[in-house]
Formats: sequence, C-alpha cells, structure tokens
Amino acid sequence: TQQKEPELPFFIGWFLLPEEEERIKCATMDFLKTLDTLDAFKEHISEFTGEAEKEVDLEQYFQNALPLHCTTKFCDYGKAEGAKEYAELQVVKESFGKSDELSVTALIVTPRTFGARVALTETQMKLWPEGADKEGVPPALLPSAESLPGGSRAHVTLGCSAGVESVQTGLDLLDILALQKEGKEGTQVEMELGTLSYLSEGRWFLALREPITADTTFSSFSE
Ligand code: 2AM
Repeated sequence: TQQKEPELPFFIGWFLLPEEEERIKCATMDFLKTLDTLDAFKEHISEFTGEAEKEVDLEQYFQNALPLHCTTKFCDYGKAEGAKEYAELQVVKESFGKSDELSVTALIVTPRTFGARVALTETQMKLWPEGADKEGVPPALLPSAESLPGGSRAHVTLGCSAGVESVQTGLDLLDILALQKEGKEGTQVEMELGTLSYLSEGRWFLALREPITADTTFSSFSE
C-alpha cells in the first residue's frame, strides 16, 4: 500500500488570538490615523501618492486579508526550500498548538507595507529557521540582512498597499534596520506611543516606548 505523505501547510507561525488581533488592529490603526495628519509626514506625502499636496488615508491605503501572525516558515505546501525539514524539527512538532507571548517593539510604515517588529526571545529563536533572515532577500539588501542579528526580520504584517505581497514587510523591515544601524535617521517626532523616525523614501519607524505584547498560538495556515 502507498503511504501518503502528510501535506505541508501554506505557512507556519505564531497566530494572534482573536481578541488580541482586535486590540492590536485598533492600536495600530490609531497610529496610522495620527501619522497621516502629522506635518512631518505630509512633507513627504508624494512618496506615497506620487504627487505633492495630495492627501492619503493610510487606513484605506493598507489592506490585509490574512489573520494577524508572525511567520516562522513559509512552506508553500512543501514547495518552499527546507519546508519539510522545518516541519519535522522536534522543537516545531512539540510547539504546535502551544500558547506563546509575542513582544512588538516597533512599527514600520513604507509606501509598500505596514508592519510590527517582533522581538523574539531566546526560546522563540529556536523556532526561527536557520537562515530565515536572508531567505529570498534581493542581492542589494543581502549585506544588510547579513549584518543584522538573527531574528531581525521577525514581524507581523499589518497591511500592504495595492499589488504588494506581504513577504515585502520583512524586507522593508531589514532595510530600515540597516539604515538605522548606519545612523541614517532623519527627522524625529515624539508621539504618544514612542519616537517616530523618518528614513527617506517614505520609510518611517516608530520605536515603541512600551512594547505591545500579544498572546498567540504556534500553528499553521492553509487556504
Ligand atoms: P509575511 O510573513 O511578511 O506576512 C503567506 O504569504 C504568508 O507567508 C505571509 O504571512 C507572508 O509574509 C509569508 N511569506 C510569503 N512568502 C514568503 C517568503 N518567501 N519568505 C518568508 N515569508 C513569506
């Protein structure tokens, strides 16, 4: 008899509990509402709209269809490199269905993506695949990705602009972190949630004064 291989999911990661999802969505939407009214943001509005003077409603600008989560491994139903090996790791199998708390330490906004930076704990790093920070990173961004500590790419995609895929959020995050490391921060604005920095070309980074924590379940998603 033929033994059918168990199918691999679309992706694996930490999924926010429904009530947490609502809370995070509200808090981050409030931030977007404030951001697009700031003079500092309006000064660079053309980087979002393509024209100066035009207004943008960031809440409409970013869309997200998936449940809020932090991807550990994009498996693509087994087509992604290393998917099977990852799913078979003892630590992955043991963690399935378990609760875990994620800590969000910053928010990023670019013309392409809106995301939350996740600071992984040492234990959570055990679920972060080897080489995940560099996977599929465009050559121009690779030196940056390699210069940052492991887990730097960890994030929750909160939204993407029209036609942009969510994989872009992690790349935008790496890009911003590398610029910060080089000391390329421009304008800084103090906000209720923390310090907002502008990093040119429509890239914004909000370092949260207090991390936002969220309860999650380590699980998988398939469409
Ligand atoms: P995200 O983690 O930035 O949100 C389904 O597309 C999910 O898998 C999304 O959460 C997406 O991005 C993530 N994803 C898609 N392609 C990926 C890739 N090549 N590497 C890492 N994550 C990917």
